Order: sequence, then structure tokens, then C-alpha cells
Amino acid sequence: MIFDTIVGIATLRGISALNVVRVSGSDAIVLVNRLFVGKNLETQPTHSVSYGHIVDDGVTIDEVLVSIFREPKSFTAENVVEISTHGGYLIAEKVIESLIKIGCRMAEPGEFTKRAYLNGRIDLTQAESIMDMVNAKTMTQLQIANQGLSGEVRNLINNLQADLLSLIAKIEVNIDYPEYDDAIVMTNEIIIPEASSLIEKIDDVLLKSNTGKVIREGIKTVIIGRPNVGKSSLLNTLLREEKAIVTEISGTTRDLIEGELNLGGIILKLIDTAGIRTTEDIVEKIGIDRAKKAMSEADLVLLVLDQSQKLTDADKELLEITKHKTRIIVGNKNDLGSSVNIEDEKIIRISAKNKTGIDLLESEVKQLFIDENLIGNNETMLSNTRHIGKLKEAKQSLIDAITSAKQNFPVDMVEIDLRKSWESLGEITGDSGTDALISTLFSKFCLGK
Ligand SMILES: Nc1nc2c(ncn2[C@@H]2O[C@H](COP(=O)(O)OP(=O)(O)OP(=O)(O)O)[C@@H](O)[C@H]2O)c(=O)[nH]1
Ligand SMILES: [Mg+2]
Repeated sequence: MIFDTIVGIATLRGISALNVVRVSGSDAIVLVNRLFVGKNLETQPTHSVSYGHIVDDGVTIDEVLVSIFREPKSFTAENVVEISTHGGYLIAEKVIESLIKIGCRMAEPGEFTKRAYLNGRIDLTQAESIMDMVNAKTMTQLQIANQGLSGEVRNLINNLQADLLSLIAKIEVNIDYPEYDDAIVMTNEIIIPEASSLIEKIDDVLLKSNTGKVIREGIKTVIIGRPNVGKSSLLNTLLREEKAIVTEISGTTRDLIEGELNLGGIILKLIDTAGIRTTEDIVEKIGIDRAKKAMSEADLVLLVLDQSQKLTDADKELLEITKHKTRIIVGNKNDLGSSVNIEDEKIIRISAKNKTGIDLLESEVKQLFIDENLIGNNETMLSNTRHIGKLKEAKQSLIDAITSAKQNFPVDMVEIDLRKSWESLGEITGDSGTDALISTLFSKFCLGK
């Protein structure tokens, strides 16, 4: 594909040692060469670095190093030039301005990666993994981003598509050449087991993706409880930081207080909340409403009880309203005794004040959300919500196909659902993506990526 030549800054604008201005397109080398005083870039080999100056209208802008990558062996599969300038706010800006003056266009966010995709060098899952690598905060996040970048997710989806395609092909043969005696008579009895076995494979991928998604996105965790049970103390202890105010006065915390914890590679996005009780205080009331809203949006609720006291009605009510959430019941103030027991419920007993039992709580969280074997064995996992959503769509179409088959619909009708499933899989890798999907996806990238 032939596109115009784009320019963007690949580094953060600001005071730093260096910046990189990236240019991509068929005219990249020719255009940069017009501003470059040094060797003739047009005759330089690919993957070479040249020293010189960027000069515009006789005015020297900077002393630079210019790297050349000739198509198709470059990030975008087009001619690419990377100009390493000195850092700061002005220089890279001026270099970009000069390039735009002679015919480059300012790149949109993610446009370099989009070109790599449109030119067929990478698929959508790899492009999205590049963004995940940039955003990674933990080594496990980096691990799954690397899996995606190396094409493991693409291969996994391609394999499912290949199975599906062979089933569709068999049906096609049957429809096109019904008089062929040796063409497999594609009856619904054959479609049903093959589609079922595909669903099993998808289920296996979906099961593993639970861990992948948690690694990629973290766990939104809300600390809930009646006033004074030690919620803020727990937040502080988990964060190893005195983030929230702790006092013996009930109703100390009013607003939501947030912090992040790296729990062995899993990000816990913690939110401490106002103690829930009936109150006439307007500010506290708003705080309690916020607490309830945060709880309804949480992946995990840490319900804190003061186990040195008997359960109160307020505790019982909170136990009831969190019943259907993924929750851990935390019995705090263990140092003062443990008089609370709840039938059929596990209580993780801790002392937020003395920092005991915290390891138990942390391992309980991990046990609830991740399969450590998957991480240890570096198994391929889907982690991106978009991919998981499309895979679920693909599964649903297979279920629909089986339902039609069981009702003895004509096979070409069943085939429609199988094709839909195939298309959903294709949208994961970008084989069958729409323009709108592609534009939305890449607009989330940073400039110069
Ligand atoms: N003995 C003991 N006291 C604790 C423990 N955890 C917290 N406390 C005390 O309990 C009181 C309330 O603690 P906070 O962390 O402010 O409780 P909270 O649940 O955030 O309270 P509100 O913000 O008012 O809802 C403070 O005096 C803490 O020092 C604990 O494990 N043991
Ligand atoms: Mg508090």
C-alpha cells in the first residue's frame, strides 16, 4: 500500500537528553535528506546511522544522528527515518515543523503502528500488544504483552479459524457437489460434534483468559465496612504507606481514597471508603453513596469486620448486600481477640494495626483471581477485553449453529452461523476488521507510536 509520508515525535516532549523524530513513507529518506547536511542519505544502506546536522533555510537546528530503515524491513514496512535530536521542548518541534514545510504530514496517534498493520507486517493482536508493552507496570504484564507481540495470540486464533474453515469447507463441498458420492455427506450429525469440540477449545482459552485479563487490567478492589473497623488502617498497611487518615473517631474517612499495590505481578487498585452507617451529616452521606457505588463497580470487595466485637446489624446488612460479589471477609483487630465466626464463611483474620495476617489476605486474593501455573509455564493467554469479547461471540455463534443443527435445519443455514463465528475470530486478528474498529483502536495509541 502507498501512503503519504508522516512525521511524529516518538519520545516524551520535555527536558531529556535526547528526542527521536520518526518519519515514515515512501518519501521519508528523500525528504529528510533535503534538510540534512552530512552524507547523502539517499545512497546510504538500510539500517545505517549517519552523523550530521538538520539545517532549514541556512539555519542550523541541531546536530543529529539519522537512522535509515528501507522498506520493507522497518517498523512500518515503509521507508523509515529516525532522527535522534537533542532533548528539550524546542528542537524536535522545529525539526517536525521543517519536515512538514517540505511535504510531510503530522502523524495521528498510533499511525505508525497502524501502518505496520495495514502493510501486513503485524496483525491487530500484535499492534495491541505494543500498546500493552508501553503501558506495562509489572513483569507479568510485560510477559503477556511479549506473548502477544511474538504472535502467540495470533497463532492461537488462527488455529481455531483453521479448524472452523475445514468444517465450513466440508459443508461447501457437500452443497456444491451433492452428486459426489465420495464427498462426505455433511449431515448435522457430523457438524454437531465438530462444533462442540471447537467450543471446548474456546472454553479452555476463555478459562485461561481470566488470569490474563486480571494481569493486564488489575483488580478493582473496594474496602467496605461500618465505621471504625479499620478500613483505612488496612489500606495503609497494604500500601505500606500512611495514605489515609486513621483515628479512633467513627466517620473519619469521607471521600474515596485510592492507591495501587503490586501483588506479585498483579495490580490491586485499592479504594478505601467511608464507613457505612445511617447519618444526618451531609458530607458523610455523600461519602457513603460513593462507597456504595464503588462497591457495585468492584471486581473484589474486602468486607472488613471488627472481630473484637460481636457482629452488629450493620455488619449483617453488609454481609447480605455483598453476598453475590466476589468478596473476602476480613476479620480485623485480631490482636484484641476473635469473637466473630460466621457459619459457612471463611474469615481472613488480620491485624491492620500490627500488620499481621496480611500475607494470608494477599494469597487469598491471588487464589481467587489467578492461576499461577499459567504464569509460571508462560502459557498463552488472551488478556485484552476486546479479544475475549470477540471470542465469546465466536463461541455463541457455534452454539447457535449447534442449536440449528439439532433442529435439523438445512446445512447451508447452519453454515451461516459457522461463518459468523469465523468472522468474529477474524476481528480479533484484524483479518475481518471494519474501518471503524481499526480507527478506534489505533486512536488509543500515543503519538509517534
Ligand atoms: N487494636 C487494633 N486497633 C486497630 C486495628 N486496625 C485499626 N485499629 C484502630 O481502629 C480505629 C479506626 O481505624 P480506621 O482505620 O480509621 O477505621 P475505618 O474503618 O477507616 O474508620 P472510618 O473511616 O471512620 O470508617 C483506629 O483507632 C485504629 O488505630 C487493629 O488491627 N487492631
Ligand atoms: Mg477510614
